This record gives sequence, C-alpha cells and structure tokens, in this order.
Amino acid sequence: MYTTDLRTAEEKAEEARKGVPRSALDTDALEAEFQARIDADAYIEPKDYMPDGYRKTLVRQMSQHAHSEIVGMLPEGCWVGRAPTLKRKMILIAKVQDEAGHGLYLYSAAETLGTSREELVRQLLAGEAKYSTIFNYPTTNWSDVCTIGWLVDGAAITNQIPLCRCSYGPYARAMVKVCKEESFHQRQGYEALLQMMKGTEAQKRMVQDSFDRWFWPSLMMFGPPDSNSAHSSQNMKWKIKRFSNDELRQRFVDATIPQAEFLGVKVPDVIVKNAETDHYDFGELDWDEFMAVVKGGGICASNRIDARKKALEDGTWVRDAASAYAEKQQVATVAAAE
Ligand code: FAQ
Repeated sequence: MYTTDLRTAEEKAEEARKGVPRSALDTDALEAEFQARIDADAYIEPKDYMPDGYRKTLVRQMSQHAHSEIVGMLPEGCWVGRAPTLKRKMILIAKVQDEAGHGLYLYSAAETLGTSREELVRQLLAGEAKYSTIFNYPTTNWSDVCTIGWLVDGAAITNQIPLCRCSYGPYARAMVKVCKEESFHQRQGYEALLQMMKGTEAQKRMVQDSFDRWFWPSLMMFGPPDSNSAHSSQNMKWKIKRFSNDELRQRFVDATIPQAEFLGVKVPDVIVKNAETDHYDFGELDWDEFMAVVKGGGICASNRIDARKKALEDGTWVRDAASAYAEKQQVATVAAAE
C-alpha cells in the first residue's frame, strides 16, 4: 500500500499521545497505541487520545458511581437527627459528608471527559441514569444505619479497591482517597453493631433483622452475574474493571461471613464453606428482584429522586449568589488591572 504519510513511528506515537487523529488509518494506529498503553499499565489522562466507546463507558460508570454516592447519603442522612448518642451523631455526620465529597470528586473526574456536571445531574433526575440498587431499600431503624456501614461500605470497598488501579488516571486517583474513607465507614458500622450485640435481646434481634434484609441486596451491588454482564468483557480489556462482578462478589462473601459469625448473627443456611474451593458457596441471588430495582421498582426509588429534585431546587439561591459573587469579583479584578 502506498502512502503520502511521511511521519516517523515516533511522531505517530507522539500524536497518539496528544490525541490528534487525521484519518481512518490514523485512528487504527491511535487505537492500537491506546490499547498498548493500557496493556503496559499506563494511565490514560484527559487530553490523551481515547476511543469514543472508552469515553462513553467511563462517563456512564463514573456518573452512576457519583449518583450512587449522592443518593446514598439519603438513607443514612435521615438518621442524623435520631442517632442514639452524641458520639454516633458526630460519626454519622462525618460519614454522610464524606459520601457527598465522593460524589463531588466523581462528578469532577467525569467532567474531565467532556460532560458537564449539570448534564449528569439532569440525566439522574430525568431517570436516564442509574444509581446503585442498594439505595432504594429503606432504613427502618438505627441498626440499619450501622449495617449499611458494615455491608454496603464493605461491598463498596471491595469493588473500589481495584478501581484505584483502573486505566483512567482521574478516576483511579479519586478512588484512593475514597477507599480510605470507606474503610473508616465500614469499621464504624461494624463497631456500632458489636456494641448493639452486647445490649438487650431486642437490640440483638434488630441486628439480626437488619442483616437478614441487607445481606442479599448488598451482594447485588456487584452487578449482574458475569454471564449477563453487558460491559464486563470490554471493560476488562480496557482495564476499567480488573475483576469480574462474580469474582468481587465472592471475595466480599468470603470476607463477610467470618465477620458475621464473630458478630454473632445467624447466616442463611444456604451459605456453606466449600472445602474443595475454600470459598463460601451462597447459591443463586434473586435476579428478578435485582432487575425490578434496577428498573426503578425499588421501595424508595421515587422518594430518592424527589429528594434530589428538592435539593436542586432548594439550592438555586446558593448557586445564584455564588455566580453573582464570582461575577462581581471578576469585574473588580479587571478594574484593578486597568
Ligand atoms: N445497581 O454490564 P454490567 C457506595 C447496571 S458506591 C444499579 O455488569 P458494569 C458508596 C450497570 O450500570 C456504590 N445498576 O455493568 C456508599 C449496567 O447498566 P447500563 C456504587 C446496576 O458497569 C456507601 C447494567 O446494570 N458503586 O456504595 C447495578 O460493567 C454507603 C449491566 O451491568 C459503583 O458505582 C447495581 N447494583 O458493572 C455511599 C462502583 N449493577 O449502564 C453511601 C463503580 C449493575 O448498561 C453510603 N461501578 N448495574 O444501563 C462499577 O464498578 C460497575 O459499574 C458495576 C457494574 C460493577 C456496578
């Protein structure tokens, strides 16, 4: 094949790094270079070349993740005023604020891919974007708040530690701080449950009841089974995912069952240690329930979105005031420079 392209291989690689495709032929070269960088465990940065599919799936996953953190504040946030002691109230306030921070890092990281935070929030409120199914379950008593820390944050860490090594630099770096905070969240929840298990029979029953209701939904946080996961194989190739949904789910079960036994709750009979594999077998999850909640059928789904709509409306004056102040500052800076 003849070509008029006189660039050297080094020049093409440099252009691939900067992301300047010139033709279909170059796009193939850019994609090959992109995949080679991923295979070599390099980070992809915002201004680097990336295929459209990579950008799209990252915006999808990171925005769903951000929405989960923000919607995830609601089931626990409504217990701040009802926490049993000042110490628990302070811990809970700190935890809920951390989740807000995680949402903000993630929206910022997603914005580096060219979609604005306003657009991502619009998609959430319009029901076009998902958030984790777990946050559509209700927190009916204090024990549920502690169980969220133990199981929901525990599942979140299991999923997010591999994301610290995901191929997109801003996402990977955001996850490092997020995971450290999630680890505190998990411990505070488990510690609060240990205290309840030293309490009255009624408190012990509350812990058991919470565990029974939250355990299976927390396993669904890892997504559908591998055989039914639409994005897994491509995302593993792009090293957005490092482990499959089922692998991470199994890792979480193996870590959680000994914790449940130490806590003193009864685990479902179906969960048995498999001597051959050295893993806990746990049977099949209720995937019909998962699909129903993914499609918006969760008990709290409409409450959650209504609460976020109200928060957006209630914050209008703050955003207006901040914009007016920024404008005033800019005028003052220009005037001072003249
Ligand atoms: N809920 O092909 P896959 C937290 C969707 S943060 C709802 O396997 P993928 C912190 C999936 O999006 C919790 N939808 O997809 C906290 C896709 O839909 P689409 C959130 C789900 O992306 C603690 C479709 O099903 N964490 O808890 C769920 O390869 C306490 C097909 O699935 C993250 O977001 C689900 N459970 O793998 C806050 C971590 N599972 O877009 C407050 C980052 C799957 O095609 C209090 N995300 N779907 O319409 C991930 O690692 C991945 O996105 C997965 C799904 C593993 C969630």
